[in-house]
Amino acid sequence: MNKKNKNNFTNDQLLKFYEKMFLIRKFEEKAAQLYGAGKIGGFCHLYIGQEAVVIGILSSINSEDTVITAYRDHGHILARGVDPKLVMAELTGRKDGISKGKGGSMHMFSKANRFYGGHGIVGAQVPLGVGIGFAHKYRNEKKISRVYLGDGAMSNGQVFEAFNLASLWELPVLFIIENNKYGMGTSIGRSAAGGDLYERATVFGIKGEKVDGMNFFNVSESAIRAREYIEQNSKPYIIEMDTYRFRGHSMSDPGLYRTKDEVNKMKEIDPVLIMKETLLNDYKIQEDTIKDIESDIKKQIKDVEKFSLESPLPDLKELYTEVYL
Ligand SMILES: Cc1ncc(C[n+]2csc(CCOP(=O)(O)OP(=O)(O)O)c2C)c(N)n1
Ligand SMILES: [Mg+2]
Repeated sequence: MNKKNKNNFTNDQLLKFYEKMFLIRKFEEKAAQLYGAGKIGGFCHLYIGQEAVVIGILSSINSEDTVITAYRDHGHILARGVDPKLVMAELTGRKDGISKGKGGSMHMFSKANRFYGGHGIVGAQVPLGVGIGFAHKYRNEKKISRVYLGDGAMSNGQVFEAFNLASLWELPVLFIIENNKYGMGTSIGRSAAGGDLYERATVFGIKGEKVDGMNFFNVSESAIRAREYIEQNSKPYIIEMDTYRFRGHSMSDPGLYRTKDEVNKMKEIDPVLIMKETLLNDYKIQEDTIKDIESDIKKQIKDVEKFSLESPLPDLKELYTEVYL
């Protein structure tokens, strides 16, 4: 029964991780619906298909550890424990949004929850995340900076400068490549030369590995191994997650760059379903227990929607605060 549970999580802990994955899935489906209804404007990049990555990594994180990512960030801020109501209200551009309704989909931020964004410039979060790692080391904090980046970002120059300094200064940074095989409509095969993406960091002396990012258990094992490596060696580490996004790059994506067959094939290894099946079959968790969790989340999402539509728009004077003029 515990064959796959090498990390010694209790069933209750595993159910909490499943609950978070299911929350992200349902939150994103609701965001897509609200976008279609014209309630959300601007860019909106959904995380559907990649949930095992963020929750597998979460299983290795202390609450004091820091996280930074790019614009596909809703799942990341939810994983960090920010109230889904405040995240959805950010998407609908309301006063109660986590960035006061002024940041939108790409600019979620919560210093209280150690989540440092939400960044729209491809790759720009990577040197920032290394800077956060530098701060942890400089202040003698026992924290690790988790820095997420896409396969597309892995061909961005500043990323290599950041790898160099992270390794040279022996910073406590875990780089996590979410290789979902596409940067907008460009497949990885058309944009990246050479072998696996994580190997690009090994030339700077950063150790790493590639992992099945569709399976929570595999991600979690690798994340815990990475944390131990960073803590014991005071050096950065990199994990490449083999993952996939089921929806378009953002909301206006005709999807002409891949076939429906390809997407359907990947849906056979849907990370939320894999987690659920593992809990049912390997951990012998009762189906009713899982159903109860799912129906609670569905109810919660209804409240989230209501809140995000009833929250007022930001005051006009907010146009002049917290912005460069
Ligand atoms: C510096 C920069 N160049 C180009 C863009 C336009 N752009 C937005 S998303 C994107 C693709 C990035 O793909 P990837 O890093 O794989 O992340 P994913 O969208 O798959 O999560 C590009 C090129 C940008 N935002 N910033
Ligand atoms: Mg990508």
